[in-house]
Amino acid sequence: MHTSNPDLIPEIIEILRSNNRVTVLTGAGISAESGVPTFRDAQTGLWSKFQPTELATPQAFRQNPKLVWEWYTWRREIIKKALPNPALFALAEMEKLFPEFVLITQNVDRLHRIAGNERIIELHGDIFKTKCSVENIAVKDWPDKGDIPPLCPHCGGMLRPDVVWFGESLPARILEAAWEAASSCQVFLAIGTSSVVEPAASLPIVALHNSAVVIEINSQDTPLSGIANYSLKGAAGDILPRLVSGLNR
Ligand code: BV8
Repeated sequence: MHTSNPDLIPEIIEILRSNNRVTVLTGAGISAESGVPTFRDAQTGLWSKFQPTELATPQAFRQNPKLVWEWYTWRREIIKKALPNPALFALAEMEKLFPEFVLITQNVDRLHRIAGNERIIELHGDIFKTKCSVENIAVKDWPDKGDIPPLCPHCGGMLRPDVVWFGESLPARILEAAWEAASSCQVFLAIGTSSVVEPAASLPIVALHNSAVVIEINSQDTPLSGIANYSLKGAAGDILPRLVSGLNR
């Protein structure tokens, strides 16, 4: 494992330059520089007394659907004001530079799509999509007044965000696609993720077992830092643009 230092950037640019199949896994840290709080950031205001892992669960929704719905409304309002940051734009650039590039994200904020990436696997869903908690079908429109959470226009069940909560399985085809992208790449970048939440945290390990070069970019140490081939300590918004400008030279 190489520790991080600025000298590693040229070495990593050379590794990227000499490979075609690149898979990237991102976490909340890649949106942090857009002002979207990460899961590890202390939540602010009303939400400061809650841990996200306590709210992003079916149990929390069953016990207090209004509280969970309002938490997602609060997050959606923050995300709506967020603009992509240099790290997100760099990954959109990177997608154009590699014949086989897949971006796997744990984030539900759509910021990668807004920044220009197209080959995206959204492991945990999309906070701007809503589904019926009874029929499990997408619901686009509902009365904006009245019940909180709103009720399904078809069956009257409560609506919920179309995201994967803790304790819920990821859709099989999404997980298969992510597994395939991790096991077939030559270079795997893990960016802005605390590498704790499964099954996403296993993806870099799958890549390692398939002889990919695993490179972590994070402002802090994580459980992956001691396992990755390279662990670059720093802000994604600083490191990624330097990698992309080196690739474009
Ligand atoms: C499941 C959507 C089967 C909702 C989210 C082993 C195997 C399988 C399951 C488990 C297992 N062990 C435990 C489990 C259960 C659980 C789990 O992993 N628990 C954890 C807490 C241990 N997993 C599940 O429940 C998953 N389901 O496996 O199904 C199953 C079924 C039943 C029972 C058992 C198994 C579903 C997990 C998905 C949960 N949904 N999100 C929503 O958004 O509201 S997870 C959510 O939290 C995020 O999506 C994300 O995945 C995670 C937070 O992680 P990060 O994205 O990494 O963000 P975080 O804040 O933690 O870290 C930010 C990082 O960025 C930090 O490292 C920081 O240093 C860095 N950073 C900050 N700024 C910058 C930066 N880096 C660079 N630059 C910067 N500027």
